[in-house]
Amino acid sequence: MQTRGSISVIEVDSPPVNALSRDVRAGVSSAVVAANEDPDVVALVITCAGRTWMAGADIKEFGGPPLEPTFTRMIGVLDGSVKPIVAAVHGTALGGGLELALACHHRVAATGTVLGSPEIKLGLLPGAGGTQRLPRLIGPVAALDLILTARNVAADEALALGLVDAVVPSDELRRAAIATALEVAASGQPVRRVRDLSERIAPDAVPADLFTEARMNLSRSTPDLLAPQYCIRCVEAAVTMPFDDGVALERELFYELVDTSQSRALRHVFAAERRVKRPPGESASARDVQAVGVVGAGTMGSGIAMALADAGYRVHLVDSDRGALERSDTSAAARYQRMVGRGELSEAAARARRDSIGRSEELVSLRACDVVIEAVVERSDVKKALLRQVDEVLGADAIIASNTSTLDLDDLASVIGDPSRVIGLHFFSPAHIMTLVEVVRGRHTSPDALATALDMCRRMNKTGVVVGVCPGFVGNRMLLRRTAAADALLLQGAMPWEIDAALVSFGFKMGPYQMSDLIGLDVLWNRETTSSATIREVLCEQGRFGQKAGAGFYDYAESRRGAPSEQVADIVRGFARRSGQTQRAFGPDEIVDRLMAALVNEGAKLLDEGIATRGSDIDVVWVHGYGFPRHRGGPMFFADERGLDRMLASVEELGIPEQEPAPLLTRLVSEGGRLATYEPGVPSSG
Ligand code: 3H9
Repeated sequence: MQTRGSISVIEVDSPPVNALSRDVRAGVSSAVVAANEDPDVVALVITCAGRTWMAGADIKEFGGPPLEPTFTRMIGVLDGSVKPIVAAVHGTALGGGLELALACHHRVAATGTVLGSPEIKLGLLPGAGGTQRLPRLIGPVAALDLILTARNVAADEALALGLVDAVVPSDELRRAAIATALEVAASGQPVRRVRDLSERIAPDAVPADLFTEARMNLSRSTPDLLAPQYCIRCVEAAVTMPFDDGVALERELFYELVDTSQSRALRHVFAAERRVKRPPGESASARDVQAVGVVGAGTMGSGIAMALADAGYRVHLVDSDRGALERSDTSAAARYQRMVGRGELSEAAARARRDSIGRSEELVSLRACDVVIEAVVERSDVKKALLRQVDEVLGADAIIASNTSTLDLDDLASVIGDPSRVIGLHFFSPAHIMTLVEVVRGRHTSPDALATALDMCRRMNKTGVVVGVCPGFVGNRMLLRRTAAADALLLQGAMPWEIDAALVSFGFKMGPYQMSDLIGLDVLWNRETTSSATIREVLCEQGRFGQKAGAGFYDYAESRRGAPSEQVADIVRGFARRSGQTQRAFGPDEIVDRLMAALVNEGAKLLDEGIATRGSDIDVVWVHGYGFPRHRGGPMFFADERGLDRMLASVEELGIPEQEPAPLLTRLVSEGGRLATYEPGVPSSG
C-alpha cells in the first residue's frame, strides 16, 4: 500500500494473474482497514501490477476448506469502508476479480480491458456477491446474459452497460483513478455502494417472463448442468429478496456447486488444458515461423491451410492436381464470404486472408518455408516419396511435419536426412474448425521442433497434445476399442440405438452407430472381399451405407436423425444368436460403464507405454477431439469419479481378448491411485 497525498493506493501484485488467493484477500482486507483508520487518507484506489487485474478466485483453493479471510469477509471489509474506493481495472477482470471491483464504489477501466463472470465454465456461480450486485448495477437482463453466457465484455460495452464509470488510455489509468478518488472525496457525499442501488431491480424494470424464459432456454440447451440453473435462482433472488438474503442464498449454492462432480470435472479440464502446454522432457524455445507449406489440397490439406491463414501465417499450398487447388480456393473463398456475411471479417480482410494462401503445382515453391506439413493420401509409399522430395527442396533446418493418422512416423522420418526435424501433426477434420491436434513426437524429434509445433498450435487457437508413435495415436486407438466394446454388446443383446441413446444422454452429441452412419459404413468396406462376417459387412452388402444412402444402422426415410430399423434389428439378433452368447437387456448405466471401461483401459495402456504422458492429456484429447462432455471431465477423470475398481470390473465383463485389464489400471486399483492425475514418476493418489 502507498499513500499518494490523501489517497491510499493499494496495489495487488501476485503473478501470473493476480488470482485472489488467501494472501491477496488478506492483503486487500488489511490495507482497506488501515486506510480507513488513517486520518490523512480521504479515499482509496485499488490497482494491480503486471498484465492484469485480478482474474478471479484462486482456482487451486477450491475443494479445500475455506481459508480466512474468506471472500465474504474481504467483501464485507470493502462494504464497511466509509471512504470511497475506486477500482483501477486493466487486463482481464474476471470472476471474483470483477466481484471485488463491484464492491468498490467506482470503476475506471483502461482501454483493452475485458470484464466477465466465467464461473459457469467451472461449474460454479459468481459467489462473492456478483449475482446480487450485477443486477443492481446493470439490470437483471444484462446480468443474466453475462453470467449465463460467461462472455467477456470489452471496456466500451462495459461503459455502455454501466459496469464501469469511465474508460481511459492504459497509461493514464492510475492517474485517472486517483483523480476520480479525489473528486468523489471532495464532493463530501456518502459512498455509493452497489448493494444499495434499487432502480434497476424495481418490479417495473424487470421483464415479467425473464426468469421463466431463461429456464425454458436452459431446459433446451443445457438441461444437465446445475450451475446455470443455480445462477438463475440467484439473479431472481436479487430482484425478489433483500440484498443480504440474496447473498446468503448465493453463498449456500456456491458451496454446494464447488462439491459437485460437474464442477470438479470442469476445473480438472481447465487445469489439464494448461498443463498440456508444458509436456515433460527437455524444453526448447519455439522458432519464429512466418511461412508454412502444405502439400495436398484435399479436404484435410485445405482445412490446414485455412487454419494457418487464420492464424496469420503465409501459406504455400501445393498439389500436383490443378483442379484440387482450384476447388480448395473456391471453398476457402466461400468460407471467407460467409464470415463477411456474419460480420466476422471485413471484405478487405477476407481478400487478404484468401491471398495469404499461395497455390502452386510445384514443390519448389516451398523452398522458403520454415515448416512444411504434408497431408497427402494415407499411403506409406506415397508419403515417403513425397517427403524425400520435400527434404531436397527445403532449407536444411526447416521442420517437416506429417499429418498421418495411422502410419508409423518413425518409419516416415527414416527417409529424411535429419529425422530430428520431423514431427507429426495429426489434425482432425475439418481442420480449420476442430481444436485438437495430436502433436506426435517421433523417436528422433528435436525439442526445438516440438516447441515450434506447439507454438503453432497455440497461434492457430488449437490445443496441441503431445503423444508418442503408435497406430492410431491416443484418440483413435481408444476409439477403436470403444467401437469393439459396442459391437460386443450387440452380440449380448443391446441394440445400436440403445447404445447410442445411452451415450447421448451421457452428453456425447452422437453415439458410435450414429457416427458410423454419418461417416459412411463403406469407408472401410471392400466390395471384393466382403463375406458377411460382421454386422457392418452385411449392412453394406444390402446397400445400407449410412445417411448418404438413406439407410445404415438407422432408416433415414422419415427424418435426418434416423429411426430404429426392424431390418437392422433382425440382422443384429441373427448375429447375436449365432455368436452363442446369452442375450439380455442392458440399461444405459451399464452400457456407459462398458464403453467407458474400454476407453479407460486402453488409456491406461497408453500411459504405461509412454504414448500419452499424463492421464489429464488423454482427457484433453477426448474433450477437444471426440466430443467428450466437458462437464464429465474426460474418460480418465470419469473413471476416477466412478471408481477404478468398478471400471476394472467392467473391463473384465467386456470379455474381449484384446482388451484384457491394463496392468496400470490393476495397480492403481490396489494402490488407491487415480488416473486423471497419473503421470509416471509422480504420486497419483489423492
Ligand atoms: C471465481 O472467481 C469464483 C468467485 O466468483 C467466488 C469465490 C467465492 N486461479 O490461461 P493462462 C493461472 S472462479 C489460479 O495460460 P492466458 C493458470 O493456471 C474463477 N490460477 O493465461 C496459468 O498457470 P500456469 C473465475 C489461475 O493469458 C496462468 O495463470 N476466473 C487462474 O491465456 C496463466 O493462465 C476464471 O475462471 C485462477 N483463477 O489467460 C478465469 N487463472 O502458467 C480463469 C489463471 O502455472 N482464467 N491461472 O499454468 C482465465 O480465463 C485465463 O487464465 C486468463 C489468462 C484469461 C486470466
